[in-house]
Amino acid sequence: MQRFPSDDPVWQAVAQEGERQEAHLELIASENHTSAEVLAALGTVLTDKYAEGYPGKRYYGGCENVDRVEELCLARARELFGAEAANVQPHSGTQANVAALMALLEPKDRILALSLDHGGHLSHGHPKNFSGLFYEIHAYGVEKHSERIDMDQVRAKALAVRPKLLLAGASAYSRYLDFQAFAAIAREVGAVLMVDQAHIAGLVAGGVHPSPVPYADVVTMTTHKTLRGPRGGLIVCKEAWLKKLNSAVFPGDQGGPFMHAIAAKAVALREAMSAEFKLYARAVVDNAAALARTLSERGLRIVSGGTDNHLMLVDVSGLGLNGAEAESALGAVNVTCNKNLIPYDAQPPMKTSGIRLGTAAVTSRGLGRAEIQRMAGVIADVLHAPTDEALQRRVRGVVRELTEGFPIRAARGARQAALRN
Ligand code: DSN
Repeated sequence: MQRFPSDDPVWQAVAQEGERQEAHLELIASENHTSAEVLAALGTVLTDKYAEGYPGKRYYGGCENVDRVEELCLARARELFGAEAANVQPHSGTQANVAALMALLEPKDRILALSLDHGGHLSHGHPKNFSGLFYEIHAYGVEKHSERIDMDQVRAKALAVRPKLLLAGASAYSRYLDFQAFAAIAREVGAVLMVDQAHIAGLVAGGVHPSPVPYADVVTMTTHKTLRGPRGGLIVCKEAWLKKLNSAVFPGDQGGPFMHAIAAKAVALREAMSAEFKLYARAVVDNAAALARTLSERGLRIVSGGTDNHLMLVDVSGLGLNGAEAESALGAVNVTCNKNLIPYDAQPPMKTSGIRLGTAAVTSRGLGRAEIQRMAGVIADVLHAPTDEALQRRVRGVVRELTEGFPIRAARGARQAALRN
C-alpha cells in the first residue's frame, strides 16, 4: 500500500489513479509506464529551483547542481540519438515544436506537413493552433487505396507549394517514415527538414525504427511515449541550428526550465541506452504486429493493412460502430484506448470511424505475444458484440487475469534491477 503525506483528498485521487492503471490494459498509443527511478526524479527538490538560461549561463545563483543534471541530460540525448546538439528544456512536445518553428522560420513562412485528418498533429498546422495561426500551412496526406504516405505525391506537392519547411512526423500513422526520401525532397525544393518523432522516439532509440537524425535539420520529440520517460519535450539538431534553437526555447517560448523533469529525462535516457530497452523496443513492435494480425484474423480492418511501429488504427465502421462507441465498449471491460479519425473519414472528430491502439504501455508491464493474442481475441469479441453483458463480464475476468498477472508495480522494480545488473 502506497503511503501519502497527508489526508488531502488529492492523494486519494492519486491513489485511485494508480489503482485504475493497475486494473486497466492501457492501449492509448501515446502513454507508457515509467520506471521507479524516473518517478523518483520527478519528486525531487529540483522542482524548487529556478534556472533560467543554460548550464554555465544562468540568470540565477545556486545553479551548480542543476547545471550538472542538465549537462548529463544533454550528453545522454546526444549519445542516444547520435546527434550533434540537443536542448532538453521543452516542457512538452508542442513547446518543442513551437521552438523549432521559431528557430527555422519567419512568421507567415510556408510549411508542408502531414494533414491532421491523416495522422498528423495539432502543432503541425491546425488552424486554431499557433502553427496554423502564424504560418502558411499546406498538407500532404496518405493515398486512398494504400492508406500510406506516397513519397512521389509528397514530392509533387512540395514542388507545387515550395515550402520553406518540410515536416515529417505523425501521431496516428503506423508505417515507417522514409526520412531519407523526405530529406531528398527538402533539398530539391530548398526547404529545411523538421521531423517530429514524438511517437517513435523510443523505437528509434531502441533501433527498431529508422532514425531521422542523420537526415533532419531538427528533430523534436516527447519523452513520455515510447521513450518511457517523464512527460516532456526534447530537441536534437545539427550544431548549426543550436544557437537559434536555444534562444527559441528560452527566452523564446519558455521561462524557467523544469529541472526535476530534466533530471527525470536524464534518468530515462540512461535507461534507453540499456540492452533491456532494446529488447523492450523490439517487443513493443512485435506485440503491435501480433495485435494487428489477430484483430485482422478476427475480421477487423486495420488501416493500411498492418503496422511497422507501436500503433495501429482499427476501422470499426464495418461493425456498425463509430470510434466513440468502440472506445466506450472497450472502456467498459477495462481496456483503455482512444477514438481516432481514419484517413478519408466520413465521421466528425468527436465520433470518428476508428480507434487507435498502441502497445508501448502493455509491453512495459510485461505482456508478451501469447497475452497480446489473448487480449486481441477479447477486444474482437467485445467489438463484435458491444452490448452483450455476459460477454463483458467474461472479458473483464480475462482483463483482470492479465493485469493481475503483470502488475505495473512489479515491472517498475524489475526494470531498475535490470539496469543495475
Ligand atoms: N496527444 C498525443 C497523442 O495522443 O498522440 C500527441 O501529442
